[in-house]
Amino acid sequence: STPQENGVWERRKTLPAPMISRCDYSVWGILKKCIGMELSKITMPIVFNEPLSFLQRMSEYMEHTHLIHKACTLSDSIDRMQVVAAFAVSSVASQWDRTGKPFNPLLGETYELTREDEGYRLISEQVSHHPPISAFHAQSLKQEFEFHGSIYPKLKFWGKSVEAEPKGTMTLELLKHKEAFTWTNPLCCVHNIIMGKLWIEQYGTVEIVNHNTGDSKKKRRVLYGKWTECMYSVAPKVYEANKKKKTEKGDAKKNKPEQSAGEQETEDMPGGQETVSVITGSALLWRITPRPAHSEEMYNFTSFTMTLNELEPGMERLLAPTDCRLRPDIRAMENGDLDTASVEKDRLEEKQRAARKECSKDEEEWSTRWFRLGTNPHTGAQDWLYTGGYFDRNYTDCPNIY
Ligand code: CLR
Repeated sequence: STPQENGVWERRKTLPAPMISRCDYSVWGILKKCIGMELSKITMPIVFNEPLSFLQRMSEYMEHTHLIHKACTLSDSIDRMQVVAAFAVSSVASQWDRTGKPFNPLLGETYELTREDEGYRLISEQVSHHPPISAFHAQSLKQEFEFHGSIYPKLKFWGKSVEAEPKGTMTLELLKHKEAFTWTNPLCCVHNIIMGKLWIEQYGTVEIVNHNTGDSKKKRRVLYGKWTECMYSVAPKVYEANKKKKTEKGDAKKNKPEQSAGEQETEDMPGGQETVSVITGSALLWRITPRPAHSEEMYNFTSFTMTLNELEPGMERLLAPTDCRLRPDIRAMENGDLDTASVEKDRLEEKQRAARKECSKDEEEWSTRWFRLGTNPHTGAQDWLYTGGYFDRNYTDCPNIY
């Protein structure tokens, strides 16, 4: 089914079908009934979805893994720290303009992402249903790094917007440097849910801690840029001097243009076309890969995202039966068949409810398969840790969730 060039299989560059327009639906009409609800409890018409599970969307943190490889090659710990910071920012860059709702993972659902060309593999599992918690663990194929964490997306409705707080710690270990970094992801806000164009903002403080050097509060470098675009590093002195120069210039032309009457009363997206002004002497840490031309008809996916739900030749035989590539509802939506997608989604959710009832009748507790609740050795806090063994590919005791 996949195009082959010179007999060599290539990853797909697009989805099998374009997305169906959401113009005929009002988000607010549905969301106003959901105020205060848990993400996993919100049911919206499938047209607001994107054909991915939340486990796959979380795997997008890996799009710029080359930055981790880069960090591994650097001998100075400050140099490593700034590339790690660029990685942390780049890991949410694919969220820009992505206003589709991913499918809620079923309890026990898994997603594996093996990228030999990029030198890593990842396994994730839905470890809790209420609250919804997704855990992931990525490792380099050459024992250079481990990157793991869990996300509980805590939603808040603020009237005109929805705010998602991704609760959970990210841990990145650079094995050869015996170095561990941790951080939590920024908040994510979806604006204009009542009227206007939906848009996504990420904000808040992301504090990256190097647990080995316990680096002091001394300002070593200034990093600047945009999460949707690029990130630069510059010496603090150069940065300060540049800021001073700028404010002096700026004071001269302070008059802002007046707002024109009759302007749409929705929250505006900040500077659509504006780009980062680069300070002389800066080093580029990261620049985003442009989205493909057809991205808009494809849920605003990046090229990396387009490939996440692809069934590679021969993969069906290898995958765990719980892998979300095997979810019939997501597959149907990807193929543009919304009716089947909707029927299948209801069936899977009903099956999950029935299984839970059966479980509680026998007074059984759900047990996770690939992760267990333990203590993160770097933070000392409770965390979901990978128990190993997924890639031994013995899936005999995996639950039947589809
Ligand atoms: C953003 C990156 C974070 C982890 C994370 C948590 C919650 C996610 C959010 C990400 C992206 C946007 C998101 C949100 C939950 C609901 C929301 C998927 C992945 C969607 C866009 C809400 C759609 C509802 C309508 C208004 C259509 O590190």
